[in-house]
Amino acid sequence: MISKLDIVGVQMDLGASKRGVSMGPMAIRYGGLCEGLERMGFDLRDLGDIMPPVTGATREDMRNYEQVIDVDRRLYHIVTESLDQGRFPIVLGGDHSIAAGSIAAVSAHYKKIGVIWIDAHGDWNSEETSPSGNMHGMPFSAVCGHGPDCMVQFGPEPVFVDVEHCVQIGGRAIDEEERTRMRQAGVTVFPINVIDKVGMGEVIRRAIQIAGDGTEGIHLSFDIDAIDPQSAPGTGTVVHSGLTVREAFLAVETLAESQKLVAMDMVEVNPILDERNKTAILASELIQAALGKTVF
Ligand SMILES: [Mn+2]
Repeated sequence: MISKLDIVGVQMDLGASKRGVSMGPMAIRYGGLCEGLERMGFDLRDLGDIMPPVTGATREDMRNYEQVIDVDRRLYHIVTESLDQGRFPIVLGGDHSIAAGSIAAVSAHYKKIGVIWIDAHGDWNSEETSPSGNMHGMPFSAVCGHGPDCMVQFGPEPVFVDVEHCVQIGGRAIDEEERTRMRQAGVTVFPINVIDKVGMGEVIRRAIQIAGDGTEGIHLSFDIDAIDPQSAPGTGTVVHSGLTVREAFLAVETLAESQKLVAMDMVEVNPILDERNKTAILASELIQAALGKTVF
C-alpha cells in the first residue's frame, strides 16, 4: 500500500526541439496536484525542481547531451534516495529524456521491474537511429540497454529493464527504424489501432500482466502527448487522433487497482502551448487517479 509520496519536478526542455516544457512541473502543481494528493491522505513531500545547467556540450546525434545527462544523473540520485526511504516518487517533466534517470533508479532499486510507457511515440531511438537527435526520443531504448548508454550510467552498474516486461501503449508516430528496433528487441506494443479494436480495458489488463507478473512492480511513464490534442493541446510534439481522456483515466485507474505501481513520470506538459492550463490540470488529475483517486 502506497502511503508516502515524493514529488520531484524537472525543469528540462533540452531533450525536445520546442522550448517551454520546462515549465510543466509548476503548471501541474498549479493544476492542484499537491492539494489533491493531500486530500487523499498521503504523506506528501514536494522536493522542488531540478534545474539543468545553463550550458553544455552538444552533438548532432544527441542534442544538448551534456545537460540532459547531468539532469538525469541528479534525478537518478534523488529518486534512489526517495525509494531508499520507502517512498513513491512522482517525477514531473520536463521532456521525456528525464525518464532515463528516473527509470534507471527504480530499476536499480527493485532489480526487476516492468515499464508501461503511454505515449504517442516509441521513444525507442538510439543516437544512431534518431532522425532529429532529440534525446526525448531515446529514453525507453536507453533504460532497456539498447542505447544511448550515457543516459543510464549513473549507479555502480546499470540494471537494465527486461524488455519482456515492457509495454508501449498508444503509439501512433513511431519512426520506421524505431519500429524495427522495437520489434527486434521484443517490446510489446499496443498501438492506437489495437486500442480501437479491443478497447483500453483489455489493453491495460494485458499490459499489467506483462509488466507486473514476475516483477517487483511497475514504473509508469506517461507522456501527455498520448492523449488526443483536442483534450491535451499543451504539448510539443502533437500527433492527431490520440487516446480519449476516458481511455487515459481507465488506464491509470486500472493501474491503481492493480496496486503494482512503484513510481511514475508525468512528462511533456508545455504551458506555453496550453489553453488555460487544461493539459496540466488533466496531468494532475491523471496522477491522482493513478494513485487511487476514484470518482465514486
Ligand atoms: Mn515521450
